[in-house]
Amino acid sequence: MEKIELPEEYPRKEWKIMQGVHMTQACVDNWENVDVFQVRSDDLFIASYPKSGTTWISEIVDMILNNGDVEKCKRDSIHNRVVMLELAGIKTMLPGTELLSKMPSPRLIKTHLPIQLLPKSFWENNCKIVYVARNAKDVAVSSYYFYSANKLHPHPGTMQEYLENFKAGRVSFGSWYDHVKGWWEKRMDLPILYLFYEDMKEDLRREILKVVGFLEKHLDNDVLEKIVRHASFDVMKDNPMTNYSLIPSILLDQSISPFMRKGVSGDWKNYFTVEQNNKFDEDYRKKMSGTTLCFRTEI
Ligand code: PPS
Repeated sequence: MEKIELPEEYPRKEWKIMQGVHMTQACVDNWENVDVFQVRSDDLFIASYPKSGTTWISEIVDMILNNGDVEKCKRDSIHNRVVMLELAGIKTMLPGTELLSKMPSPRLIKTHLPIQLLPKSFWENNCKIVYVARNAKDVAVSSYYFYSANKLHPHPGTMQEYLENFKAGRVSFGSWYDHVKGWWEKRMDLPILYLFYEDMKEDLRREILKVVGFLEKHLDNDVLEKIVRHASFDVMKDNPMTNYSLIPSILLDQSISPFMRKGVSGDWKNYFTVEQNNKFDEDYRKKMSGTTLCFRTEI
């Protein structure tokens, strides 16, 4: 088979290990600034393990804060409205820490960091966090396709290879199991609204109302309905400000897999073999024993 040469600017660099957590080099390059990043008490963090519905909840939060004004939410691409703290190493983009330091309060900050890697000042400011989690099987499939298209990541290999790496935490931002459990445990001590992708799929209006309450906002019913419509998969897939089409294809090749891929729960059934599923379940039971955290793998 002919070897496809990758553009030089974004070769698929090898993992860096940060305190035992696998990270892409792009998220480690600027670590000294991430570590000392100055969190403000009125920052709102949107935290998640990758591919759990971060962009979806980000758009919803921005819509709530702008009282459902669609045009205002089209002022910029989602990655500029909700800046990813740890992202750096992209030639056409300033590092997240630099963009955020220039941004007026209140800032919306995206992060995929596991709880133990948050900047030191995070612990001195009691800022609110919306955490969104998604079941491991759908995250595995969604991330497999995303890393096939995203040149910042090592190539995921075959689905079989990727599933083994996923279970072992040898994937971007480390172990899904540790990530979701780490944030779940912290919801007792920190102002965290812990949401589930599957609940959002089941009843988006209900979940948006949880966010509205958490942010201590009030929305008229027609505004709420507008947000529900605007945040639907089909509308977000067509919206250049949310579908990542403004990211150059040299970096994210959406002809390999679109960012807004399918947006469903239970898609893993189309990819896991019976054997892969049995092994995944067996491993899952061990890793998730002793937690009260429960996921639905379909709705
Ligand atoms: S990232 O790159 O980690 O920030 O990705 P993230 O935004 O967390 O997750 C991407 C997946 O979320 C799906 N998505 C949605 N699903 C339903 N409705 C809406 N509106 C929506 N917006 C994004 C997106 O399609 C990715 O999931 P998959 O399963 O790959 O389709």
